Amino acid sequence: MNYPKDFSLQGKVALVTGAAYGIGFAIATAFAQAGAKIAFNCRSQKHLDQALADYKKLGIKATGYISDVTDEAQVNKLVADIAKDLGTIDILVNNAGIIKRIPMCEMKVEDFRQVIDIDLNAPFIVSKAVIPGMIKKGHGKIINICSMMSELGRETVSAYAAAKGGLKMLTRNICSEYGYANIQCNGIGPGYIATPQTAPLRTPGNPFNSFILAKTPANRWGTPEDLQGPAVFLASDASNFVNGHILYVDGGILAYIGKQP
Ligand code: NAP
Ligand code: GCO
Repeated sequence: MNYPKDFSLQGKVALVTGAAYGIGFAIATAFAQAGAKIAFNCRSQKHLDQALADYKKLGIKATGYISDVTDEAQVNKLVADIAKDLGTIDILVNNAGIIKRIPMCEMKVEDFRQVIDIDLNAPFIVSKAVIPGMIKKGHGKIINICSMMSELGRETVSAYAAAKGGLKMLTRNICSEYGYANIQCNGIGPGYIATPQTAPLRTPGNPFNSFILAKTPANRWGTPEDLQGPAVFLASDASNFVNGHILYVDGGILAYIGKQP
């Protein structure tokens, strides 16, 4: 191994979807620190403007685009614009995602469909748009942000668990279909991470908070920064023979029965 060069992303073009804040922002920041040129997208101009200012505060020149990952025409334009502005994408992180916490029998079909659309259909749409350029370049890295719910269920998250379970298998299928082209497709399965998406679960006195701490050997919520090293590893040449793997970054939740009350 050529250390640390194999862990460098110098000269690479990375697209992190939904990286205006939260996990995506942390991963894009780490990629920039490892030398990559960063592109990100989101749907809201307000989020985009705030994100550009936040990246700049960290000394990072990120390029942001308003683009809805569920819209194939917008995604194809996004990929073409990035190719014009920065170059052909070498690294794709399918990070954009939502959750709706509603008991299944009370959930409207359109709510279920929206979660599947953003969390599962969109990684298909974006990967389909990016893979041809990776094949031409002779290499590529795709990282799908999965979840504990790629392996486990819980009340009120039926759509999200179905999407993230599907995303695990989409990851394995992209690995299977495009490994010949030197494209590695892996997943990162974050545990419970303190971001806006989980803010409702972390309100003071919320019993879910103590529940998660009891289920986590590390006895703490994860931070977006906990995902940075694993993401750089999977985006770098150091992982060129790692393919179809879901790397769980969960503080040990999946290995642990939970602290005795
Ligand atoms: P978050 O704080 O809610 O951020 C989600 C990001 O996705 C935002 O930038 C949002 O920006 C963007 N987005 C949502 N829908 C979009 C769409 N249709 N097109 C483009 N951008 C879109 O979420 P997070 O906690 O950072 O989670 C990021 C990813 O990690 C998600 O896939 C989530 O399922 C997964 N994850 C999270 C946790 C956790 O504990 N937080 C754990 C495991 C997995 P706009 O709203 O402006 O579009
Ligand atoms: C929930 C949480 C989880 C986390 C994450 C865990 O409501 O249970 O939002 O789904 O977001 O996906 O890995």
